[in-house]
Amino acid sequence: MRILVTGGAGFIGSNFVHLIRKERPNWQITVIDKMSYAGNMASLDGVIDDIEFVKGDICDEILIDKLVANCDVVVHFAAESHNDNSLNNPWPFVESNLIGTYRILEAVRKHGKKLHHISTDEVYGDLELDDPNKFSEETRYNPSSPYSSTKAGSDMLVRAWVRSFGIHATISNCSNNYGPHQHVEKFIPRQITEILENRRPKLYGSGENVRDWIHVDDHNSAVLKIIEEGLNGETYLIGANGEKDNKSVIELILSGMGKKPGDYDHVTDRPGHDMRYAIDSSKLISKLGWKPKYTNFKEGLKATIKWYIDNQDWWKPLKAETEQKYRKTGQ
Ligand code: NAD
Ligand code: TDX
Repeated sequence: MRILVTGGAGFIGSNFVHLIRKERPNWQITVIDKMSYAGNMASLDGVIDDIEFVKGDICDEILIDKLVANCDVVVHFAAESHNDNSLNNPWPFVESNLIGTYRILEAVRKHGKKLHHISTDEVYGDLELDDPNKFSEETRYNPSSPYSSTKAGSDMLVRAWVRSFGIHATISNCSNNYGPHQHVEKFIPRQITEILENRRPKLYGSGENVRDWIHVDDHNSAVLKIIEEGLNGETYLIGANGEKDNKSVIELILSGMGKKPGDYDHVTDRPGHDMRYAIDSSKLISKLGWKPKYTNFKEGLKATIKWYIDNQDWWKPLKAETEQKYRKTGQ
């Protein structure tokens, strides 16, 4: 099996490469990543000598054509991924998430290869706090931000290429990931590293917003399951019943790091801030027999805190620039 991983130097993609190296040692792995601010070669330490790494852009038609021609399956993680950035400058999101996905689809169509497209639960918009329903494969698309609307658009392109051109593709929409190698712009690593730099965590608005947390290894074990057993043209939602409001997560981080639970600041809210995400992953569980391993969020969070304490060389170079961006928006 020859697998092409787009965005393999990012958070989830690099964890996926490590997982595949361990679980499927005979697979040949090629990573393509343009090494945006979010790509980090250090995230591939330990596997880099055992894979092919190509620095390049998924929007590059000729490069993508060549790489897709030489693989059996494309697993497409590459995207601009941060909502706050998409509110400050949407263009890179339109370019990478829409045009980049289009380039991959055309190459997959031309060469008759399989595609697994990685997407997000944010394509469904948000839920009220007291809504008894969760997102399912049948929920209507209703994205809120430039980020989520470009991801929704990329899902639609994949569906259209399956129906109109008969390409072989699957899609997964996952909830909020946490774990090692996540950029310090994201909620959990930002708060851990703020505390490590002796500053207070920063909660947007009231902090009632709920996210459905899943460990990155559980997301990736589900992706592997779908690649191997998923049915052509199907969408699978990935989640692990990890709903928590942001305020509670900050309090857990603070107490896990020996601080008082109230030692945080409220900062400017995100414009259009989605209130709640919640995933019903019963299709994945019943049809493919997938199960998450990290069902204890507190334990997973503890291990993640330890990873950021033990790997300061990985995140320190990213921290100052990230906080400088946030200062401009009062966040
Ligand atoms: P990330 O920002 O950490 O990594 C993205 C990677 O893609 C980076 O290495 C970047 O350099 C690369 N990239 C971006 N544009 C590119 C381009 N045009 N050409 C080549 N490489 C490019 O993101 P992540 O959190 O690892 O997310 C990966 C995927 O998972 C995304 O598609 C995202 O929408 C999806 N997703 C993320 C989450 C989450 O909680 N982080 C949840 C559900 C789905
Ligand atoms: O400093 C912060 N304070 C804060 O309260 C930051 C950075 C975030 N927040 C809030 C905003 C959200 O309610 O925490 C929550 C999580 O924020 P992010 O880490 O930015 O994630 P989110 O916007 O929920 O999107 C994430 O999950 C879905 C990923 O970034 C997306 O790529 C994925 O699709």
